[in-house]
Amino acid sequence: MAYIPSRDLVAGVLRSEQRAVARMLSRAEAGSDEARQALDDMFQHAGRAHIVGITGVPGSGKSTLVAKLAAGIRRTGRRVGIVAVDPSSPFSGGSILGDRIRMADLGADPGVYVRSMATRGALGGLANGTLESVDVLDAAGYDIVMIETVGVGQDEVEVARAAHTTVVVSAPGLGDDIQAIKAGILEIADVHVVSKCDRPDANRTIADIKAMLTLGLSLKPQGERGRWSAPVIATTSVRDEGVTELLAAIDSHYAHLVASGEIEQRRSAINERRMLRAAEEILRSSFARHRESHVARLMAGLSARTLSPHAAASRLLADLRMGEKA
Ligand SMILES: Nc1nc2c(ncn2[C@@H]2O[C@H](COP(=O)(O)OP(=O)(O)OP(=O)(O)O)[C@@H](O)[C@H]2O)c(=O)[nH]1
Ligand SMILES: [Mg+2]
Repeated sequence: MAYIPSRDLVAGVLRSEQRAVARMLSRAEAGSDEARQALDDMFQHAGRAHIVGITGVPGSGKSTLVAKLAAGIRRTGRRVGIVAVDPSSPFSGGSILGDRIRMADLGADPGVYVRSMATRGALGGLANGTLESVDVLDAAGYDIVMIETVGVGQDEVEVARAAHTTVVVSAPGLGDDIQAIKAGILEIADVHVVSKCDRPDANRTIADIKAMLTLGLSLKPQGERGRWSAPVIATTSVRDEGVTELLAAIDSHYAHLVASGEIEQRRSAINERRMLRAAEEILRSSFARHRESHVARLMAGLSARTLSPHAAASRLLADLRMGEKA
């Protein structure tokens, strides 16, 4: 099959043609130079979707819940895009989510688009391609775009910095008594979910999270009226319980962001972070491309100790900037 230039896919994505969307997503993930302008066009056309991050410890029931949520969103007539981020392989998590979506009979519904991607060891869990993929789905007119990430390391903080609304999923029986008490979790969760509430030990998890929230509130400065307080939603995906409530909480958080004007702050924080990460990415790849040719010249000075490693590094970076312009 002939390669279609990325610029020729833009119109198809904007018309939400599945094949164009699929190809553009692959290019977002690959981050090829050829696709740069088209991906920039995607960003320009994006900005309407409600971006929802779903995170939580491994096995907490995120994918099952995302499939049920997607069905719930469809029942309201909206279209939903899903990016499932797998920290390790491009296959395992994705195929699992794919199975769940199929189980929920959503597989053939053009109103749902599911994409899974590996982060390939990108810093902080979310690759640049992840957010550009969100742009693609946003530009294609999906009303809600969900990003599912496994809550390991920095991933949950990263997804919260990329989303308008962050849902943190905890589940009973995963060993950790109070899983939610991890660094920064109070700050990042806009909505807490306790999943698997068919289990008898779920009440304990709900109580733990509520206690933690009460404690957190009492530590916050007084007088913050009109602030959002994160609800705790109990769900049982396997019985489709709590999913409607969860969607209502997600929608009302968005309504709160819009009514309070906070949405603009979130959008600008997301954009700023993306810009800085892109700058790091550009520096890193320029460094990788050019360093070989410059390192050799500096080695003599280092060996003779007429140049310190620090001084040599400064010179190396200065040389690389010239190399970039050349
Ligand atoms: N009892 C019970 N089990 C559930 C429920 N929802 C999901 N599970 C089970 O929990 C396990 C993990 O579910 P997933 O949806 O794959 O969880 P996940 O958080 O996406 O997992 P990772 O992506 O691997 O982190 C599976 O065996 C599910 O069948 C529920 O409502 N009740
Ligand atoms: Mg999953």
